[in-house]
Amino acid sequence: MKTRAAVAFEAKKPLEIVELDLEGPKAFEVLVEIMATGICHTDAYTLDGLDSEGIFPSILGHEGAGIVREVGKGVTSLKPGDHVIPLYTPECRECKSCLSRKTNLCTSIRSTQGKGVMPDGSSRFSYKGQPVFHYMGCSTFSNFTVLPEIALAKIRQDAPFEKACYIGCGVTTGVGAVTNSAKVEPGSNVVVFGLGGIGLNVIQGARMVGADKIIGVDINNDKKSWGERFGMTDFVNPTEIDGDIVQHLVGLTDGGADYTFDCTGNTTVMRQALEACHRGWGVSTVIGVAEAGKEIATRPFQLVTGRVWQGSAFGGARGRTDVPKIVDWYMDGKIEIDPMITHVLSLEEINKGFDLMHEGKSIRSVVVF
Ligand code: NAD
Ligand code: AHE
Ligand code: ZN
Repeated sequence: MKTRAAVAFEAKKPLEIVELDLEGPKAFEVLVEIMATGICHTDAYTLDGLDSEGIFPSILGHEGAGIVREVGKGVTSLKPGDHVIPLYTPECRECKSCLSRKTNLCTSIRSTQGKGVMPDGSSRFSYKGQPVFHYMGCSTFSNFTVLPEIALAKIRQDAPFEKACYIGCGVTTGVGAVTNSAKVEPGSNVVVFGLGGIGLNVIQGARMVGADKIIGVDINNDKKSWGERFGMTDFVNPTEIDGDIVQHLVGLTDGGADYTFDCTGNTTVMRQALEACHRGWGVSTVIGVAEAGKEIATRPFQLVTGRVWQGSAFGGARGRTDVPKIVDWYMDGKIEIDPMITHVLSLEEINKGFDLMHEGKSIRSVVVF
């Protein structure tokens, strides 16, 4: 079949809207019509050539929602008409990682996913007879895409696609980092670095679990009112304070935060986030994705004295199990999504979504097909 898609032909070049050929689903695969997709900073990072796994030409996008149109042989958990959210972190429930119960990082198809192909080693997309690569196993910047059955969460039919798509990455990543990865307790002091599409979801997750102080840190003053809208109690712009940001935050939190989160991808900020934690127990969670070649550093003394440095991918969520529950949280009003979707675009306008992100003018842009 044919599908309209925004293709990344080369790094650092705008996406091009073209008609691609798409092969139907093979065994244990599913054809999905994508109804809406968010644009996450990770898509921009890969397009900018900063991802060590980035390959071109490819169809980016990993924050979608859509409808099952066809299932391949052997598919038992989904049928045409089901509403689904694609999962860049699948949940096979059979691999060593899934069975360990210690991680959400299912490993059953991770190696082929990182190479831009389906589990059988081939791409379903082609353009003028040449393969075009999948991205993060999702490729939601295409109107139709093919995914493994284990990489789809079935969701309720009454959730609006243009809102539910954000649960495919940003919402789950931010809220889940608080509830699953850091396990923030009521009354905690929390510091969130970077108040974008992820950081604001960390803030609303912290509010949901009953955190006390929720301090937002961002170099863009426009983010102050955004943070307050979702539960932030204090805002700090590190470029506007006297002295060191770490000492400033330690002062605001009576000796250091119980929990900090990096939502910037900047390795200097990651260090600040660790060092702003309370001696003896503070936990810093890295969510931001750093560009290829970057490394983090701190004095080991920071860890010897009881601070913990950890990371979180997809908010520690097991997608097929947890994503339908997060959709329920949204539908029941436990978490907010609507105000964070600042721009709704057509596929033809997708490059504008990247521009708005780089200019700091959007929280989430969503493309509706
Ligand atoms: P975004 O562009 O919407 O937000 C980033 C925010 O960080 C902006 O508000 C920006 O002003 C702020 N910022 C930049 N530099 C800063 C600095 N030095 N100090 C303080 N604030 C600073 O991006 P996003 O979509 O929210 O994504 C944030 C990060 O999370 C990206 O690195 C993205 O790749 C990553 N991410 C990780 C996961 C995961 O599973 N671990 C999932 C999604 C996104
Ligand atoms: N490809 C990069 C790694 C990128 C990365 O860390 N991705 C996050 C999700 S970001 C979503 O917006 C993730 O889930 N990581 C776990 C995994 O298995 O990729 C690189 O450095 O090569
Ligand atoms: Zn993302």
